[in-house]
Amino acid sequence: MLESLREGLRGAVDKLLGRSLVDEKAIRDFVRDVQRALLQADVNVKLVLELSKRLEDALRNERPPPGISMKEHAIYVLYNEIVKILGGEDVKPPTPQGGRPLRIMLVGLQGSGKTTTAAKLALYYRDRKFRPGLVAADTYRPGAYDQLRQLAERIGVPFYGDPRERDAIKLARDGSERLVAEGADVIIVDTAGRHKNEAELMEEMREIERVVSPDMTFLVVDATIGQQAERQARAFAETTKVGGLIVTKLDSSAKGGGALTTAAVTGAKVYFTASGEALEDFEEYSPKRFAERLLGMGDLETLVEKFRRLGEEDEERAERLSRGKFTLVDFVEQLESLGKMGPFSKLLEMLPGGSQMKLPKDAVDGMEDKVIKWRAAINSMTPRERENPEIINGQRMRRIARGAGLEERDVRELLKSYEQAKKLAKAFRKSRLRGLPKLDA
Ligand SMILES: Nc1nc2c(ncn2[C@@H]2O[C@H](COP(=O)(O)OP(=O)(O)OP(=O)(O)O)[C@@H](O)[C@H]2O)c(=O)[nH]1
Ligand SMILES: [Mg+2]
Repeated sequence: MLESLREGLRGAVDKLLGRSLVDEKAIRDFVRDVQRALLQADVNVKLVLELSKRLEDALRNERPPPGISMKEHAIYVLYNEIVKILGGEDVKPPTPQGGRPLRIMLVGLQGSGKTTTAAKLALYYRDRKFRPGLVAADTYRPGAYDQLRQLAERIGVPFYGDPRERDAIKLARDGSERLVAEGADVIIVDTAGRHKNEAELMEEMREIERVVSPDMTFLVVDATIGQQAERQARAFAETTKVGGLIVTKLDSSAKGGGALTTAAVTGAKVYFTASGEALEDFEEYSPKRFAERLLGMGDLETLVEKFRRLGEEDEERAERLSRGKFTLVDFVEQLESLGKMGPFSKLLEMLPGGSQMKLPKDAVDGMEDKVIKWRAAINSMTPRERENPEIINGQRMRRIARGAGLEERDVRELLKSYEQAKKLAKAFRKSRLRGLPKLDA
């Protein structure tokens, strides 16, 4: 999925994080690196320039919220801007309303992936307990009928087509009516992508749209054409009521940025993306999720929010931590306060670098239970033991365990985890001098 764009953006972010401070030069380089990555992904130059300007403005003039570093702020601003050019708010795919069947028509140039997408869409709706049906209304492409019929059989959804019928408009009308009569509630009409010439293709699309009166006409665009998608979108939008885009072949293109940002230029939102020939390689499109994946940081928005809260609640402890003091009690308290913010696995994913962090599954599972035990163990320690856990020998361990109603190995595990965390905290402190905590360092 747009590996090179991802690498480009990650590169820009990593470079920024590696800086000792965010000065003029850091901002300039950051903006330039981002620009380069976007242009290479074939994002419209005008969009890139607008984005750079807003990024630069924000970095120069906006003050990060309390508890958020300049670097975190920069990444957050970048994230927001990327979300914006990728389409902004998520859109909800259409569903049948008020007991009426939903009619979908797919249009797009030859080879863009309409027929494959028709089957993927059918699967999408079937998985959501609707009753989709497929209509083959492409009379131009040899084998179009067989292609869709086979796909329909493979996923087991009703299909309408007639290889001898030459009239695509009749096929579209009869097919939708028949499938509705048979109980389908999502009708998906596959159309031709080529014709004698483009004018005739467009004329046919207009006619099919008239007889089917689709609730949604999806334009299927191939990501490899990059920002040419914009021109196609405009051409089809002149003839049909293009309600949304489906971008295919994201797997085989470095130019996907161009197709995905078409929405920002034409106003037609991307609803789905496909990234492979297999029918499962299809998903609802979310600009936010996509931006998060590009920046490789899990749930960034929540991260920022949580950093803010953490900053307020734990300033004192964070301060101690930053001085390199990290006691056993700090350790358990920190785990407790993290536990309040949600499941550990989720939280770790949100930390920068956390998504790449290879955590053994059982290190994360059952963490909440452990923290409760560890709190009990700490309560059963003497103040001296709490301050200097290294004095805890076998005999003390037995006493602590007994006092807390635990097994000895629980106490041993606590001490071991604390030692590991202390090491991490040290690494954290060091990398913090450079930027965000690099837990994987
Ligand atoms: N890699 C990749 N290939 C895809 C994807 N979607 C479709 N294809 C392939 O692209 C080719 C064309 O797909 P079709 O679904 O036949 O395209 P079409 O728009 O119906 O083409 P026409 O009927 O000729 O207009 C096929 O070989 C598909 O397997 C995708 O997301 N990724
Ligand atoms: Mg086709």
